[in-house]
Amino acid sequence: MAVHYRTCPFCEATCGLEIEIEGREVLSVRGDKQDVFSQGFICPKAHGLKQLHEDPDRLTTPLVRREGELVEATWDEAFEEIDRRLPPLLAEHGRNSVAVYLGNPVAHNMSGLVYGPVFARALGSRNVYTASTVDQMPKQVSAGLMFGTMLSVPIPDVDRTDHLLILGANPLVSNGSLLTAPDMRGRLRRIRERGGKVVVIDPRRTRTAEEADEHHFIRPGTDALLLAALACTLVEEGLADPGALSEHLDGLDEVLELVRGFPPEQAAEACGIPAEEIRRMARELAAAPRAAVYGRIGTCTQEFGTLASWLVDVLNVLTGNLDREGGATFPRAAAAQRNSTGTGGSGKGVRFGRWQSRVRGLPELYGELPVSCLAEEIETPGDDQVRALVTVGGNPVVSTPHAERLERAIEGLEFQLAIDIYVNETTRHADVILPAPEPLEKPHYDLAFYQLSVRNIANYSPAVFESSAPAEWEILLRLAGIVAGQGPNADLAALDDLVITTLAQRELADPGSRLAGRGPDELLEELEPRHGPDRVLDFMLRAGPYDLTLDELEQHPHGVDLGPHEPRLPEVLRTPSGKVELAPEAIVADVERLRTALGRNGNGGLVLIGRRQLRSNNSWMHNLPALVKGKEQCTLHMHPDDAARLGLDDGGRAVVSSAAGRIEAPVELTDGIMPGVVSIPHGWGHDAPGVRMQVASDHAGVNSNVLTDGSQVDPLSGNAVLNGIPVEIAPA
Ligand SMILES: Nc1nc2c(c(=O)[nH]1)N[C@H]1C(S)=C(S)[C@@H](COP(=O)(O)OP(=O)(O)OC[C@H]3O[C@@H](n4cnc5c(=O)[nH]c(N)nc54)[C@H](O)[C@@H]3O)O[C@H]1N2
Ligand SMILES: Nc1nc2c(c(=O)[nH]1)N[C@H]1C(S)=C(S)[C@@H](COP(=O)(O)OP(=O)(O)OC[C@H]3O[C@@H](n4cnc5c(=O)[nH]c(N)nc54)[C@H](O)[C@@H]3O)O[C@H]1N2
Ligand code: SF4
Ligand SMILES: [Mo]
Repeated sequence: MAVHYRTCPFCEATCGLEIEIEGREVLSVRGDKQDVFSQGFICPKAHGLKQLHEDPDRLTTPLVRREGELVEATWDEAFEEIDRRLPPLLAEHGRNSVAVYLGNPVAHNMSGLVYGPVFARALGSRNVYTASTVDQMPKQVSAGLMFGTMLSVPIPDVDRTDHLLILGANPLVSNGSLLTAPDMRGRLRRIRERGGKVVVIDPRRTRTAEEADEHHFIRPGTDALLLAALACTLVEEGLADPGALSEHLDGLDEVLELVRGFPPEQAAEACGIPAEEIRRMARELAAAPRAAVYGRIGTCTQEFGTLASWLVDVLNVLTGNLDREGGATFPRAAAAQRNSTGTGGSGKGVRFGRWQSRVRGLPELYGELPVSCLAEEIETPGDDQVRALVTVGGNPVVSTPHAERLERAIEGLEFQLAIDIYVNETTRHADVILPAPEPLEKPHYDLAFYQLSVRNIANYSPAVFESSAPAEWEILLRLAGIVAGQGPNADLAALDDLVITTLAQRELADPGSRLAGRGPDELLEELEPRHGPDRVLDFMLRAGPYDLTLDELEQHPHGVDLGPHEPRLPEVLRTPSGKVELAPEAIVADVERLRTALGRNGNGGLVLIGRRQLRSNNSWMHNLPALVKGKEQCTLHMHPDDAARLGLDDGGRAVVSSAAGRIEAPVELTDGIMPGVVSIPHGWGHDAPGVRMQVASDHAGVNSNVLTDGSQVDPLSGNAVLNGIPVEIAPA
């Protein structure tokens, strides 16, 4: 028997696991009590690692479509098939004719994070899509404009704050997002134990709300109004006081003036929260010695997503809490963080709209286009029409809006390729599926999530099992070779050398780099004999702010604690002005649109929102028996008053229809949801023909994104509106 310590790759919390194995058998998965960050905490999904390892439906052999059927093939056959199909399309129809979609697991995976973009650059298509535009893109837009890089996201300093205002997040279930912090229940309890206060704003009384001092239902999609009204109160009542922050701010007067247009008395009805309560919340926020406002997916996946994301940080500034201990602070990650490397204090800032989506004209953001545009880009004839799709760790047919339309569009593609671990709702249409290794077969380091972590942590896990199959980065490089015209057997070592050389050259070109003045050859020699993601990570650690090396991390299997956040202004900034841009032009221009929402009152119609569930992970962990056993999870939550009015009973079935589609779901009555709001979790609907996930098909549920509408986006970020969807409901 052997014991391995590794970071759980399933969500943003980065918990440490202790895994016992015997040969290739996983005996047990437990929390690693010695982990410097999670100290033994895990959630039920951790055990999924064992079941995923054992899952007979998990792909280990490439599949190629022959005479209509997906059949097993060798790796060489699969790459030859790709080489036969993809380059001719590119030659005839141009680079943009092939679209890429990178899904959520890519962000939890060094191979995907580093080599996914390498493949996308080799492809050279403008049609790059990711799960970010059904998720956090609004926050990345507001953070980029305010602070200068897309991941300069202020993180609520939950371990030291006295007052936490949470909007549209349920970290007790999701385990935190844009807030890497294992055991949020413990962390929230400790706020209250030290006399602090936790307030939750959510159309549902969530587990997080139950753990809080105060919870307010809010009408979906109106967080920006509430936040503006809170800011307005601070201004009107003379409580807006950025204090020492002032010298780092640009646009303060403009913001003070803008938010004055949103008095609580005018916002109250639209939000469904009384004006007096809004004023009290604002006063308490201002009075708390240390406070933080935190908004997550509920505030992003709505029509005012970017405004809400911006206003969260405006409030953190107006209360003097940005960059202050116990407020909203900036992590300093050990690797890959653009605001911790190079020259600090100012920079190029961000630029959007370098190209537009062909059909709808939505702007490019950080090199990608909104995934809500994908269906129309496939369907609409013309130059640059999308004719082929490559998905990497993504299931857009379930995860993105107007699912039925996207599925029809995908059926019409000339070629579809997936790197995935299952034949699911999306990959069942593929012509070739290349299996990714399971998590235990790859090394792990959270390049993305340590940039969003409540403490500065670095933790590297080597692979637990060897694998004879190619690693995901090797698959991606081989594909890069194919789309670069080098055929199916490109020299992977040469391509990989190019990756690290390019990275080193870019780093050394920055006079502010910690490695400036060193020779590239000498640096690369120090990294030997590593290759692939490990070599990239080792390089990034050396270029990072702690002078770490991968050797050192390997000596610390329980992680390295690099301490709590420290004040980082102005060094953290990469804006051209060297200031926090409180009133970016694009955002200011969108405020007028928010004003028109002040007069809304819902008109008594029903709206749909989503919800996450503890034993689920978006669309892909439903084939693991331990996670789906018990009561059906994919139900329609509804308030008893609404149900009575519509003649629906608990356990009965309802037909839910929207402008985009129609589904049927079992009703679950609960007074934990705001009247007028119903909720169905996303990620279900596994009973489509051709899906090869036996357990998931037996617990199929329905795909809630049949109801969401791709035409509804937050205009600044192109992010899909997934909450607050008008629906009609009737007994089935
Ligand atoms: N167990 C589990 N954990 C997960 C995932 C999972 O599927 N399952 N997914 C992972 C991923 S990819 C992400 S991005 C994170 C997300 O992490 P969170 O943002 O914490 O996600 P949710 O639990 O969906 O919480 C969102 C909350 O917003 C509420 N809400 C909906 N509409 C509105 C609105 O208009 N205003 C307000 N104020 N609230 C609203 C919902 O009721 C819900 O409680 O979770 C991650 N962790
Ligand atoms: N209505 C509604 N829709 C939503 C949301 C919502 O709140 N409401 N949330 C949105 C959010 S936040 C997100 S992040 C998206 C997620 O959207 P997606 O990323 O498209 O969906 P996932 O379900 O995460 O799909 C992950 C895929 O990756 C595969 N996979 C798992 N591990 C690996 C691996 O290591 N390598 C590879 N190559 N593949 C792997 C799985 O089999 C699965 O096919 O969904 C979004 N959709
Ligand atoms: S909370 Fe997230 S990281 Fe921690 S064990 Fe659960 S799934 Fe893994
Ligand atoms: Mo997400």
